[in-house]
Amino acid sequence: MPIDFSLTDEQKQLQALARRFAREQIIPIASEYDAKEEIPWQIVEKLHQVGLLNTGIPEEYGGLGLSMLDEVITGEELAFGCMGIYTIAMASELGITPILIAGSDEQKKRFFKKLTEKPALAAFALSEPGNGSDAAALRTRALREGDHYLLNGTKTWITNGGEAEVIVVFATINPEARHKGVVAMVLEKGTPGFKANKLHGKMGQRASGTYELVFEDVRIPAANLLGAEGDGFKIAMNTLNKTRVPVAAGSVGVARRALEESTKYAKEREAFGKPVSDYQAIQFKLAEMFMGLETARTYTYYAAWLTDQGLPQAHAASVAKAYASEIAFEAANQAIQIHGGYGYMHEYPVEKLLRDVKLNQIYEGTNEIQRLIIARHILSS
Ligand code: COS
Repeated sequence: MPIDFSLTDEQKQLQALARRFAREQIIPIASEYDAKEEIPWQIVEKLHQVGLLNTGIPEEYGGLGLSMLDEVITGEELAFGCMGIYTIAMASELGITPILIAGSDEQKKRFFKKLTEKPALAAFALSEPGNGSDAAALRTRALREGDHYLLNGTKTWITNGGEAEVIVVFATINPEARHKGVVAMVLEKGTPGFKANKLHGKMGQRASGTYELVFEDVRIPAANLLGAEGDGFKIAMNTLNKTRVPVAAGSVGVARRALEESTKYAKEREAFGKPVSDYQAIQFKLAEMFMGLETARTYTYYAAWLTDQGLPQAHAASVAKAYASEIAFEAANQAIQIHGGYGYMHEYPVEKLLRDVKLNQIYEGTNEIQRLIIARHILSS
């Protein structure tokens, strides 16, 4: 299959739709929701309305069945508007993916219906207070009792955890067995014994909701188990292999915003009698930002292409995720520098870019974990 990144007419329309959505719906409210640390639910409703929410659900289950490349194209646009708001949609795709990978036909019908018939979110609950990077060291316990599991434990840093209709929870049936004891199961909203506590005081991405989830004797039907007992760890890994690509796309969106804001400002702002864009010190910064942006976008498209072809792509997803989040962080940092004192103020949009994109270096596996995955790939080939 030749590599061809030219966009189809449908993809160009999708891109234009997401670009317009970001400019008209997201940018005008982004800083308000950042300041309030609140989720703009009206945006979730509008995303659902225009077809930019839960896009990975196949058509046969009432969704749009968009490809990874489609998601990357729209993700860049939404994150250009606000990375925190894009995270709400991105984390919902993260919650859908384990069901796509390991759910039975009956489970897909049952859970995807909840996510397509109205504006609704999914979530993915893997991290715990005592373990994030070491994903096999789970402490949340699932105990089989007849036709259900009894779930006890605590999860943390769970995006959409308080809003989600369905949450894929990873737990252990035997901690000594490490990854071989992990199970993945779907928790439905309103199940007794489950509490979601919103975490406050985030540095960035404050328009997305991050939660601690507490399970106290939560009864989950055995019919909600994804795959077999012991499959959970592989389901989580195979999910993250895919969903790290949209994190890269979000970073590309932030890097593009940093470059656009900087270019505009540099042409307007004068120093020593001429626009600062006339100075090589500024031009070099813009050129560096452009180099990072273009290479990150191209590689992200490549990782998405591998994913859509069903080719091995875990290493490429890690490269894209780590690289794009790092060039985006640097682009945001340089955007503040170009804006000088104004860049340090909330009134201008660039300081938020830096606060928001810092998280892209941490969630869905820290960039150190991405390097570990890349190194394992090199050493095993
Ligand atoms: N894709 C598919 N399978 C994978 C995999 C991947 N990326 N990584 C590991 N596996 C498989 C291994 O092949 C192995 O399978 P076998 O039992 O058949 O041999 C099994 O999973 C266990 O692998 P391993 O021993 O390498 O696991 P480790 O405990 O060393 O952990 C890392 C592997 C560090 C890669 C994993 O814990 C990880 O990704 N951590 C980050 C978690 C994360 O991203 N958290 C964010 C949560 S969402 S915000």
